[in-house]
Amino acid sequence: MSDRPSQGDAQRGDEPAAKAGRTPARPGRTWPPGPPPGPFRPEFWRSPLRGPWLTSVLGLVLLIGIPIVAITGLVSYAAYEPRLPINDTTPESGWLSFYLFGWPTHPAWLYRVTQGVHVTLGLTLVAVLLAKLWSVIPKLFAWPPARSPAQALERASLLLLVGGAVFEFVTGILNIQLFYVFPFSFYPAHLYGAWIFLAAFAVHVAVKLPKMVRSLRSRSFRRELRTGLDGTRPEPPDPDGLAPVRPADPTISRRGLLAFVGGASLVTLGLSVGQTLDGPLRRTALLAPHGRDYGSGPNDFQVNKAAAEMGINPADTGPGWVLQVVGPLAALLKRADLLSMPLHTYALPIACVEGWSTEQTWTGVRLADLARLVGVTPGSAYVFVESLERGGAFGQASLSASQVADPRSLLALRVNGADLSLDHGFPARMIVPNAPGVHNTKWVRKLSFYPTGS
Ligand SMILES: Nc1nc2c(c(=O)[nH]1)N[C@H]1C(S)=C(S)[C@@H](COP(=O)(O)O)O[C@H]1N2
Ligand SMILES: [Mo]
Repeated sequence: MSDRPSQGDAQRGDEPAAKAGRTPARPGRTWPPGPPPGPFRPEFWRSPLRGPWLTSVLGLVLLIGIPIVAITGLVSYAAYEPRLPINDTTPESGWLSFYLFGWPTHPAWLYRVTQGVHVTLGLTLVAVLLAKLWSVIPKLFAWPPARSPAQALERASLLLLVGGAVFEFVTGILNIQLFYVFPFSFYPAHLYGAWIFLAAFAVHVAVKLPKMVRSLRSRSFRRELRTGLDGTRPEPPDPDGLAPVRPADPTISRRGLLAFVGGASLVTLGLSVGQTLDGPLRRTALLAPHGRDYGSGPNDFQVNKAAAEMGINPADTGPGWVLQVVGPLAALLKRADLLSMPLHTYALPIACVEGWSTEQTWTGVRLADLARLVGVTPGSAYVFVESLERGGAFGQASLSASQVADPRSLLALRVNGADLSLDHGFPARMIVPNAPGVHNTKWVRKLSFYPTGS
């Protein structure tokens, strides 16, 4: 950006001092004192592209996108079947959680879609969010810090809005990258952060909506897309101080900026969406955090945590392995015993909370048949599943009575016609329609049925 006087100055020539709301007093003294130098002065912010129209265009995209990310995110908390013991580890989340309905087993692909949308759309909006924050950055330095109690309150709410947005995006992205650097548990923090962010978001939308509509009408979007660098003019100064009072010459047009932001979003989308697809397009998911070497032959699909990584001792999965089933009666079953029971085959997805998903064809024993074996009527009991892995967040899960009763809920022994690989949960693993991947426990060692309400 150049420092020579630009068109904007010539056209408007308004006094920065007047703009900053200073009352001229005796020469050399002003009261209240003027802003400190640097970013606290409106003249510091010179980009000729900043202004209410640009902020509103970016805001409109977020206004549509963020509610979708929020609802699919809350749905994910509901999908954990939080009313079951073990699953929900959120302390005192009570009415903040989305516990209004029991999570269904139909349609089997629902969680795959909602969580895929949550993660993929969230990633896609990152570029828009950054551009939006850039467009309003002069407001961060508005001077004086508070002109009135009402304005102080408004600024505090913006702190929650920006802080909440950054917190939600950063924790979400770190989590899907399996980069657990934050010193707290992701699961409750992302939920509480979401409510703080959403409350601030709702207030912000209510306050700014009329201004957004007015600003969007102030320029034609189409005309802006046809305007190159030569025709790019600053927006007129606005009371919020988004448009520059001393604009520099443009170095990029508005359409150039929008194309850059939109392009960055599309690239993120294009390199992420593949992890929710099966078939050749899966290879396009270059941003997917998990490696793309999964296994061999029929077991060649995404592995969340490999057996070695989770401390599974291969000796425990050998011929000595027995499944313990406990209800009113009890049973010990070797893998051969399970294979001699009626086997059923269903194509069902694994849909990880981290956004990736894949549909495979599973063969195994119905969970409902195992319930009957120990004297349980399917539909009247939930089940607590434990794996060979000791401790850790993934070694156990509860499944609801309706999940137990669904005929497609399997203790899977085979996948795509072959025995499960060790990494996919050999000797046996859970596969439940429409359940989050994390509840499809691998390396199952024990099933305990408890009457619902107990
Ligand atoms: N015992 C055990 N089961 C587990 C896990 C685990 O770490 N340990 N990971 C879970 C998660 S988070 C997912 S998404 C699925 C992934 O299954 P896959 O690795 O066979 O694709 O397994 C689930 N079952
Ligand atoms: Mo997962």
